[in-house]
Amino acid sequence: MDSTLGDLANSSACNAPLAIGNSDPARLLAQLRTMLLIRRAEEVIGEGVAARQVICPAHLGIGQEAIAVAVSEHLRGSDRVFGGHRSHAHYLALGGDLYPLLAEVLGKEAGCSRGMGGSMHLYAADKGLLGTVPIVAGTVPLAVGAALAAKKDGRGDVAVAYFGDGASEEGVIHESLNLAAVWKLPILFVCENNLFSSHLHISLRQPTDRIARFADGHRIPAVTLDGNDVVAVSRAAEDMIAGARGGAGPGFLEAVTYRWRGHVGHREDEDVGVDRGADLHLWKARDPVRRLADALIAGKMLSSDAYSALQADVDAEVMEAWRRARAAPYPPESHLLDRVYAEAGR
Ligand SMILES: Cc1ncc(C[n+]2csc(CCOP(=O)(O)OP(=O)(O)O)c2C)c(N)n1
Ligand SMILES: [Mg+2]
Repeated sequence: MDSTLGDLANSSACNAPLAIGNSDPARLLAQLRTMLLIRRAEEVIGEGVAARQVICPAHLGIGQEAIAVAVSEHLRGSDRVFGGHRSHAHYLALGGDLYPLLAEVLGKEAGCSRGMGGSMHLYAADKGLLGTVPIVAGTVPLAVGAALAAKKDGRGDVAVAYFGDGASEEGVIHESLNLAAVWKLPILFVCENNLFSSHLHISLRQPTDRIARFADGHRIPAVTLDGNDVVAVSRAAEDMIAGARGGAGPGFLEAVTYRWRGHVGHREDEDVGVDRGADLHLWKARDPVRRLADALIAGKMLSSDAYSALQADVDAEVMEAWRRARAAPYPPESHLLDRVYAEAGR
């Protein structure tokens, strides 16, 4: 394959502590905490899969936390965000509550989709998350529609469509990009390019690896960057979201990253027919969480003790929510057809 991503896709590159420059320390610490929260929540969900407490398919995005955190800090509750099958981070980064997420993954009535959706159907409308759906690329045209509605509402709200490199192989993505460009809609397309669609590396699926070339074709301004650098992603997202709010039309942000676990489930080696072991080992040195923590510690904005205390605090928060969610009741069988048929009327 002709790689245009270069070092961005190179597992041995881009592994130094982040260049945090004169970023606001309070913002960096908030980013670190949210990334730690997402990571710990997904680790615990993974443990639940291993213990067969979680029986819905769970797609973990461990290693990809920086992207959602960086994008979400520029969003507000009236924005309209859509995700896919790997969206725990999208939900939590927007400020979605932990307990209804974990309850949903466990199929409990207190879940954000009342226990009927599982890990792939998340919802936090008050935070702007209007839905995550596992039909690959399925929510991208919905986000375009939401962007059209936002434009008509005229209050400066934007839509965000999260999708993967694999989703770019669905025709509807191209229709969505075209319409958003022609109608100058306020939408940010966020492609989390983790180089894999299920077990297939991008070199087996596309003639080159830079997904933003599709945005170029539709004359949508695009940025391709290191998705494991929360500072860089935040800066790019801030510009594009501000532009969209101000009427500049759509933007396309391609964040190159890597998932640490298999396509679905808790194991690292679950991708059929591929051994990603050597590369995964190197990508772990590109850990978005550690690179930020190292930079904060080197810049004396965080002590090692304070970092340990932060990790312990996040762990306690996740374990308490997990304990409550495990103890919570399942929906009664009589609710099975609720909200399936409009005429059910309950
Ligand atoms: C329309 C459709 N085709 C196929 C699938 C099966 N499927 C689920 S996830 C996935 C891979 C998607 O890859 P990508 O978009 O890169 O997201 P990632 O899993 O890497 O986050 C596939 C093929 C599906 N859910 N929907
Ligand atoms: Mg992918």
